[in-house]
Amino acid sequence: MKCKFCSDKPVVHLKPSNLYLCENHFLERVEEVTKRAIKKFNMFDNKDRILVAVSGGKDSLSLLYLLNKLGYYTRGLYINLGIEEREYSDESFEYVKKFSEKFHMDIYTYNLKEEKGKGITDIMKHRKNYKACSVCGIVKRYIMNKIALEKNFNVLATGHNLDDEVSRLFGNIVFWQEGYLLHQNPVLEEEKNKLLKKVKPFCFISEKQTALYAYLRGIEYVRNECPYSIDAKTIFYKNILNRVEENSSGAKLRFYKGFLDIQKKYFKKVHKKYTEIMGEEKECKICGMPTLKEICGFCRIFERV
Ligand code: Q46
Ligand code: ZN
Ligand code: ZN
Repeated sequence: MKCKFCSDKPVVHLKPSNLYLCENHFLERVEEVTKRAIKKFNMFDNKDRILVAVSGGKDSLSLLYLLNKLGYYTRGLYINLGIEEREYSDESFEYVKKFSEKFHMDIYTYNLKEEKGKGITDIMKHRKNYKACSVCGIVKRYIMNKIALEKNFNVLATGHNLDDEVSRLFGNIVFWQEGYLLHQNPVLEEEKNKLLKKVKPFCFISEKQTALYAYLRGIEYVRNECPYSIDAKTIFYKNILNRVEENSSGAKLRFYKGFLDIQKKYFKKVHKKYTEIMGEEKECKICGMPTLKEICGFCRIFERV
């Protein structure tokens, strides 16, 4: 068996397109597909300053590596969320440090517990009714945006891959979360000069591919799952969707691309309904950031704990 494009031995078989690829051609393909997504969705260009949120995982570290390789102005940001169970945050940080040293890339760090007095584990001890991932999501989005504004970046990039996007889409459809479906896109445009543009350049790259990319590029990453992810519905949905993919190769990509094609047409109507229900955005009374309520989600969390 040979690579589709040269005589080298294949390292991977990409089933949907029935491609056997050697190491070099696989790496090239991941980079090409990412470049195409960046262009297709007009994510950024060489004039932009891109802050990449890194967690110590395969997706975000690979993304930082790749964008840097493609010549974009990028810098990583690691948020130490204070997840103390199984020393998860500390372990993740070790991988971020290793990456930074190995590839000579400086990475900003933000320590939630040091800055705000409480990390995710502390918050969860105080508020048993909170869902860890909801709190964590609000905190991460807020801090990323805040640091990017302070350091003069204009685009925020995250390592969400095809599997992340498809499982999120599946969950949103199962419960007909129209508001979320409206906003699920590889690009969210900047709002009112305060919420920066957010992009997901790996939206067409599967989880298996980001893992192989990281491995072949010599990127070491945290393999343990976050202790809170055991409850995460996303994993359950991912398992279902993997079974669908096994039976029908390429299903995930078609599902996601098909959704993006019809999204604008269908959800324009929903957008009107959504703003009618939710009301227009205001400014948070504490921090001044855009919010639908009097006080934004981030400030509310820290007010209560
Ligand atoms: S880190 Fe945070 Fe994830 Fe852990 S608490 Fe949930 S959202 S699972 S990507
Ligand atoms: Zn080849
Ligand atoms: Zn606020």
